[in-house]
Amino acid sequence: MSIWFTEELHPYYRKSLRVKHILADEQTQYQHLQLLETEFFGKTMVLDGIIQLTERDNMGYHEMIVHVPMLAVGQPKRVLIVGGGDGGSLQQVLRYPSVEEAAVCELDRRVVELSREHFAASFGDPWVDPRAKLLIRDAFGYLEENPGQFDVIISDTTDPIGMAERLFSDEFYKLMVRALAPGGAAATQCEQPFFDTELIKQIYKAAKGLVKNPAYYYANIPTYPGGGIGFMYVSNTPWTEGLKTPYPPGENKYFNPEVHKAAFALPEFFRKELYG
Ligand code: SPD
Repeated sequence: MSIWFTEELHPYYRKSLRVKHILADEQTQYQHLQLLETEFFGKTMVLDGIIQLTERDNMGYHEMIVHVPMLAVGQPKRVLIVGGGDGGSLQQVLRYPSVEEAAVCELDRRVVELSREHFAASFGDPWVDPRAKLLIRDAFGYLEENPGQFDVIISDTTDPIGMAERLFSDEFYKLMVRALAPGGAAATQCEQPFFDTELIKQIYKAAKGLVKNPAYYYANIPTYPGGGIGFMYVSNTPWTEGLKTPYPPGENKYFNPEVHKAAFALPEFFRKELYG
């Protein structure tokens, strides 16, 4: 008999993965955390019923959210990851020899602990790198305490539900931009053009009021709703600057120069909605 995990983030849309077995299932201080061994997609982390990452397709998400702002900055030294306790973004950030410190503000220690245990085959153990700094705390306070400090900020969050809703607010974007060093760039998890048009428009409007060159880009991730997810690039530096920067050592599985450029091409209905 097959066991299926079904995600029901939207009331009108569902998707399911076939589960081989359950590796972990616990209520942490903050959320319901499940680790599933699934067919085809491999180990899968689910938080409060929503798929966060799978072994098979997480590379598109992590390479895209990290390399676009990192390459645009050129030689980033101080990086902040908001959320990202699974270590996938951290692994990509640490590929850059210029990085001196990569701080990760993750609220839920169990996300870090279980990811270290179960995603070592995908991410290695980036936490042992002396440049990695884990802060088990809320990102708002840390951003407030560190104006002008970070060359790159990556907001690698869950969806805007419950405690994560604030991370999609105008207030968060203000604080994030304030925490960027001159010439800095940020990229944020910014949801799905079909399902979240109004939210993305609100975020773009907020970003446009804070920096000269915000832009939305997209990656194909089969296990996310609609088969993909977008990101908001937030900087005074145009994202195209990153096309001139050599890649860091290590192998990309998703990102390449063609994907980099194409990611910013938006379908007409959405381009009009967002950019007018
Ligand atoms: N709808 C799912 C969005 C999940 C985004 N967060 C992914 C975290 C991976 N580090």
